[in-house]
Amino acid sequence: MVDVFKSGYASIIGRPNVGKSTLLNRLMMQKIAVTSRRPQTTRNKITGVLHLPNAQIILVDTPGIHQSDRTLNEMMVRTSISTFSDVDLILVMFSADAGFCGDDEFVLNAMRGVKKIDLVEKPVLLTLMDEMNRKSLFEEIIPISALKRDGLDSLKSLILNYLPEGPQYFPKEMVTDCPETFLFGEIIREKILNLTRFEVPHSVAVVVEDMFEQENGVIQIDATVYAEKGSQKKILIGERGSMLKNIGKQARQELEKRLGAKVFLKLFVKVKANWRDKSQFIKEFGYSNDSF
Ligand SMILES: Nc1nc2c(ncn2[C@@H]2O[C@H](COP(=O)(O)OP(=O)(O)O)[C@@H](O)[C@H]2O)c(=O)[nH]1
Ligand SMILES: [Mg+2]
Repeated sequence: MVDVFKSGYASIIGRPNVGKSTLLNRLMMQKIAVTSRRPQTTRNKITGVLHLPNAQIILVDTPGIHQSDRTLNEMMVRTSISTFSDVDLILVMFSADAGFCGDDEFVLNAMRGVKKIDLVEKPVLLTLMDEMNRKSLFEEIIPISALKRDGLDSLKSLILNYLPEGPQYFPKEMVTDCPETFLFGEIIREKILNLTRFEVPHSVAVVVEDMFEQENGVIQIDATVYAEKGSQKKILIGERGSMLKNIGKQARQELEKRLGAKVFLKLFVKVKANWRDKSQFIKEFGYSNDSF
């Protein structure tokens, strides 16, 4: 038998917070997209290239599909929906513990379901799968737990079944097409998502302005944290700079692990009033569809 090489794109779609980015990271066996307990963590397409012996699966993580009037959110949803026509396969995620909700209905013109199953008892799960089956929208339905790694191998083989014969789109060493500086900005933003509350996490954008190696081998990264209001800037800096110091420390530790080098992280906080409603800033901060 002649070995065929299969390749193609599979986008991961679903409402906010169902675990799309967690699934991408677990399938890739490394962190590519940042994740958090908060909805709308992912703001643009994040690609992960999974290299297998006879195949290449290009996974596309997307922002959660939801309803909102804000320019940034509308952009995010457009980004997700735009993948529908670009990919070979759409993986639609539902959360087993939450059942269907309004945003799930919004997403339901896609083809495949995967679920967050470790939070529910089996009978509940079976009922849910039955319900999906009756909707007859999907080619396959597969229960998974990204956190526990349950069902991920089956999911991978299932994806492979549906991928066409194709070329190796990306070189072996390439795991994502996102620029490194963007990923580093995301790591800093993730720490902010975890350390701040209320409207602050959503109002923040992070831009890596500069990255270079100092003569002593230390990598210097200069990044700006944008907020929408002076009050948010105050929270991000914290009392005598304590919050910014904490954000910087957590981000630096992760960046050092990733780069295998000492990192000097310089963070600045600036205000750009209502940037989430201004396409110019959304683009500038790298959240626009055609930013890469
Ligand atoms: N119990 C459970 N929680 C999960 C699972 N996958 C993701 N989560 C959690 O759900 C939250 C949202 O995950 P995230 O990947 O950021 O969701 P996204 O917005 O769809 O990308 C995070 O707190 C994850 O730890 C899972 O398989 N089981
Ligand atoms: Mg996400």
